[in-house]
Amino acid sequence: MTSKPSFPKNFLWGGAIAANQAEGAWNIDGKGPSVADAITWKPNVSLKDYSAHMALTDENIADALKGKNDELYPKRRGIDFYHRYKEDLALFAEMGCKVLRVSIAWSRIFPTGEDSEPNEAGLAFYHDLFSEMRRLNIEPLVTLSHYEMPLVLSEKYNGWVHRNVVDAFVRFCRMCFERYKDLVVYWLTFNEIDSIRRHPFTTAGIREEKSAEGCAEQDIYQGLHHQFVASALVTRDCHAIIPGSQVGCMLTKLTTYPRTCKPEDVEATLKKNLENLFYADVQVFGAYPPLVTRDLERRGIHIEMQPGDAETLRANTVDFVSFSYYMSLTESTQPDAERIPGNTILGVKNPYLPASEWGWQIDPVGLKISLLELYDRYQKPLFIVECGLGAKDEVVAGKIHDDYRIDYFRAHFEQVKNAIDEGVEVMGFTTWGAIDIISAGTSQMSKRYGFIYVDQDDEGAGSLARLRKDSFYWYQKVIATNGADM
Ligand code: BGP
Repeated sequence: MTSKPSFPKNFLWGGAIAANQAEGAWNIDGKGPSVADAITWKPNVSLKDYSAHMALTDENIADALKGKNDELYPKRRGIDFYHRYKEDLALFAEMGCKVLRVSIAWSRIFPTGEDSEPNEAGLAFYHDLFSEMRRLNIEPLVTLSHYEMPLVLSEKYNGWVHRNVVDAFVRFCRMCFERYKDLVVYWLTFNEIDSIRRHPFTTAGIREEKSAEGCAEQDIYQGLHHQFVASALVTRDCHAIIPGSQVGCMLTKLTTYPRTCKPEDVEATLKKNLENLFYADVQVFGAYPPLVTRDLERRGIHIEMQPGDAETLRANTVDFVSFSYYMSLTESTQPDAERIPGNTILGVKNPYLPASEWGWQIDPVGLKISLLELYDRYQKPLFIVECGLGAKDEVVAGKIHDDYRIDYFRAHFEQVKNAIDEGVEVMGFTTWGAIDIISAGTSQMSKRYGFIYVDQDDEGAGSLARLRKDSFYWYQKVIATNGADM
């Protein structure tokens, strides 16, 4: 009799947030401005004009460097998690969360990135945060770099392009390992390390207009190499400082399908998938894939590597592979294929899939495909550390009936269970934005992901009160029954 698919008894159910999208307190208690604080501050630009809003100018960088405060933009405030974290952790504990993914804002620890001494108030905040999580039996899963590079550092070196940033990051991470070694076991180095290609400034502080001779690609791959080396050195140090620690890489998993069986579509799709996997390959296999090395040669991109880099990468690979999954993509070489407007990564419309209000194509089977593909390729434990539905939730008589979010997660959890039943080792699942936070891609508050509603609108107005959505009680039941009752 075949066994009924089920989740392992130690499956880590939980949620995920990031400092720059939740904490607020962007310039208090000694914190320096980060790149995230600069991209969202635009004088007199409504948040409704997201394209302009996300633009970067010398003016808003100068204001952020001056620590100029501005209550207009919620991204600078997040949802005030910095002051309300005990209330929010209590809600996560009430849901039964076994793990919570958070990030440490680098510029809260070293305000300029190269300070002679760390900011003790910043170190104390995260010590209190992780201690409170432990008190509530919530396992911390900590991201060391989630778009929070000190702005001073990015301006001084053009982000990760300069090798000095490797040393600054390793120093920051060693400080975190030393201070939190009794509290944190699970660590992620770079959030979506591949997004340096899509958002060079947000993720790596690289200002393309400052790139040498405008060859941004050269700088992006040089910056990416420095991140790979930094990730390996940090993995080494974490294992040395915290025996038994588990370090993961983190990939934006962009499962891509060919729109037709036309061989050209299949080849184009294969190249998209191989390019996506490359970013995890280096951190799992400890070396650049030969096809990538050849591709960089053909494109005239020469990465400066220091003696010992290859050995560093090879000797310090990650313990598990984590990834974000929101949607699948469809690729086509045909000019008539309807490309999805807006965000460039969305590809062409898949006629078989529904989409969210932001055009993200909803594909639970795509999550199972990703799990099978990643496990077969890497044969390391997998952790889904971001997945969720951004939607315009409405409060009606104090309630939020988000059945669409329950349906989304039920379908995705079912596919995880099926993948586990087929042999994939999955450590856990932290839903993105388990509490409503600021969107990274649009700076909107109205793109809500949470099981917990936060009373704040796109312009930053609101009481910041927290409300349990219908999905809060549903997820509570799923966790309590370890996925048996969905
Ligand atoms: C990922 C980021 C997260 C989160 C997520 C959702 O790329 O790692 O920080 O923002 O995207 O995207 P958005 O917030 O734009 O809806």
